[in-house]
Amino acid sequence: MLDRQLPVALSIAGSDSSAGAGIQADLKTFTVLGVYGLTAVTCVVAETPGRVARIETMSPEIVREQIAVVAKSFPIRAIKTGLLCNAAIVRAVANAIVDLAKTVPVVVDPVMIATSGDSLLAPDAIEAYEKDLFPLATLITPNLDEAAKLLGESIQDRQSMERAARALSEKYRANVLLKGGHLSGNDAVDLLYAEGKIVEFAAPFVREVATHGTGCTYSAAITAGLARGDSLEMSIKRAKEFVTRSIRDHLAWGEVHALKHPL
Ligand code: PXL
Repeated sequence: MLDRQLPVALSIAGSDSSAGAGIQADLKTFTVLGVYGLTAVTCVVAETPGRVARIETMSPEIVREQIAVVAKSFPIRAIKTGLLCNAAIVRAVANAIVDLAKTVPVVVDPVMIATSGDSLLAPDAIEAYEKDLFPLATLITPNLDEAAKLLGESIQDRQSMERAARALSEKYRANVLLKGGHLSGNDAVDLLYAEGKIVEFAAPFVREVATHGTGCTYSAAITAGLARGDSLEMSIKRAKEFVTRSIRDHLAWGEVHALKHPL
């Protein structure tokens, strides 16, 4: 019989027409992990994994209203933010979730650049993140490029990764999961800095797969774990396994290259 009491999570993110990243990745991930996903769309991105053709942003008012209406009607257990495009949307999101964030975990994936290298975030949005959204975050999940941008210094090895995770956590007073990608050898190593200590999450780096949307899938899977009531560490551990499995079991469509999602 169907379980009619699925935990509910809200994704606030952009739409990716190639459906490997963004709100589509979040919804697929929530569904596979047994969580009902709600969405607030921040922008529509016309893209394939290799190229962003055009982005149209929603107004801050419609972003705010999408959140307000679902927050009134559904028992939201966790929130995830992805691509927020500009400062006005970051502020609108922060205002819309400020009450919920008092009781519900908030995962902030500070998406700045697409896998293709295209910039996705207006430069003025970083200040809005720092002032309005990071203070509401349970967990911030930057990759190395995003962390370097937030700190104003580059990260080249395991030691500087540890320093950066700690510095970001202290700067923003939030738990930070710094995603190391292929930085160190044969493993994809991520570092969580939480409650004064570092916890490492490692998995074999899957080579020769052109991925797109792994960051979105990872943070969505963490959010799903939190929505189900798992601890932060358990949510990250399971999410890391899920993403690694998804990359390993990737789909491939000739010229668009391999996509990481198994659905
Ligand atoms: O992977 C980052 C990302 C997030 N959100 C949306 C995107 C992308 C990358 O292209 O399109 C909507």
